[in-house]
Amino acid sequence: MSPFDLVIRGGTVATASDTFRADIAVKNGQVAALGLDLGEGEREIDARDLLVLPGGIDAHCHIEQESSTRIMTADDFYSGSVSAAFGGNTTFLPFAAQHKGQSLREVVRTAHERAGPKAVIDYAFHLIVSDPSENVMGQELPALIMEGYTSFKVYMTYEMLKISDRQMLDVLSLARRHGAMTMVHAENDDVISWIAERLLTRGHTEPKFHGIAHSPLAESEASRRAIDLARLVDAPLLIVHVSAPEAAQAIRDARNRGLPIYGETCPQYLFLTLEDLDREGMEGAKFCCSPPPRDKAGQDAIWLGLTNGTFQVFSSDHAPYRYDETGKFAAGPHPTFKKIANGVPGLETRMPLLFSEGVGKGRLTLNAFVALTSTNAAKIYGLHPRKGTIAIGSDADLAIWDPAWERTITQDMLHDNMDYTPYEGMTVTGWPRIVINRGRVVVEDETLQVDRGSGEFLDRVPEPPRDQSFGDAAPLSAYRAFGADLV
Ligand code: DUC
Ligand code: ZN
Ligand code: ZN
Repeated sequence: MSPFDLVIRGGTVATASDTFRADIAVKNGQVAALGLDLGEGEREIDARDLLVLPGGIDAHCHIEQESSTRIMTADDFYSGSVSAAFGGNTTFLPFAAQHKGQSLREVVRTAHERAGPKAVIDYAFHLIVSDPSENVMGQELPALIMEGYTSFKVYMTYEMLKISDRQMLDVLSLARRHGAMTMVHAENDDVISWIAERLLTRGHTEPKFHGIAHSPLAESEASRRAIDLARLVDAPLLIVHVSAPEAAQAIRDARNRGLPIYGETCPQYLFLTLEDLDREGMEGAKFCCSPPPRDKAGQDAIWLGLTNGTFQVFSSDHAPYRYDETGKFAAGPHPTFKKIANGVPGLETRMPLLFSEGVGKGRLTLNAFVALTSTNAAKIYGLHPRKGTIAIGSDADLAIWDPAWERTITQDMLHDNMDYTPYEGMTVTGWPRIVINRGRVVVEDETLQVDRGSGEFLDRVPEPPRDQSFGDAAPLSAYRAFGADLV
């Protein structure tokens, strides 16, 4: 009998820190040995001329989720996870989204009912907290964090989702006490609606005005405010889908002061611009997402943020709304920019785009690519070292990349349930040939190899309580000095 279930031979292995030649042996779904000339496997894969990387972790995607205006995403947990797998991912973290008045428990139950029978790769959920009621803050959220739902998103904009600064302080200090991570959609709602109202009364309704209403200043102001609120209560905070240069700078400044502030950006801010929102007719609707793509200088600033360590996480923010009446045009065939469903797809193209334009063009090292697409998300969201690396005892989650595979992206070749991709016609070099999750070959020969529902839900644990302040956050000792347990 072979000592291993699977041996991958002769590949170039890369983690977030090292690149080396090694065989990888897998037993019972985990990496059992790394080395040269390892013993036999039941199955052997020849990885010569290929790269063996940790499977991608897409830490921000909307799957089988109703928007605040009750539009259902085009992807369910089957099509979403299949598409993610074909793009090199072995784990994803969709949202279990609370709408106002809903119980968080119920929201989590529904997410499990939707994901369990369908997901083909491993998954965990971030919560979305839109209604921090007494019951949610006093009972449900602390209990759910303890049970392993250790990250949640809040919104500073959208009428049906936004919370006030005061509620944000409540949420942040609760996250601090219970060892959870708060994620924030940082845009100033009043600024956006003030501009939008003026645009609409002057008859400016086309998709491109979405990009004007969502000013970069709305994003940078809210980002700075969110950072200051987190600092006030000494809590960690991750700002999602950053697109504005000054918002990136705010994150960088905070990190330079030693604060536990993290940043995420997405492909749409590297590969799309405001000009895409100004395409013929209603085509611009395909590119309406929030925050919107910025101008060329904005794109350059986001690339810089990826290379200089401002951003730790690179996620798709896959929010799939089709270019039809079920999605972008749910409010009618010619909606104003205010009524176009917000979001772009990108689960399957996230890693190939960044590999090709980042690693391939010399902007990012292979190790930085691994950190941004897998390892850092695993660390920030409590999945490391089970996920996000290639090490003995870690899950055998591997994407075996052909760095020379040139492909032109078309919607036809993708596996999501969308009817367009924003990246149609772009040619990339590098795509995974084989994708392995817990030792199971999920994708090979451009074919799905596993059954529906074979993905697993991932348990997480909260961070232990801390007694020290971070960086120059408002020092806890100052609060204690006047005897108040403020945070
Ligand atoms: N926020 C997201 O996180 N995704 C899609 C749209 C949005 O506003
Ligand atoms: Zn958002
Ligand atoms: Zn999102």
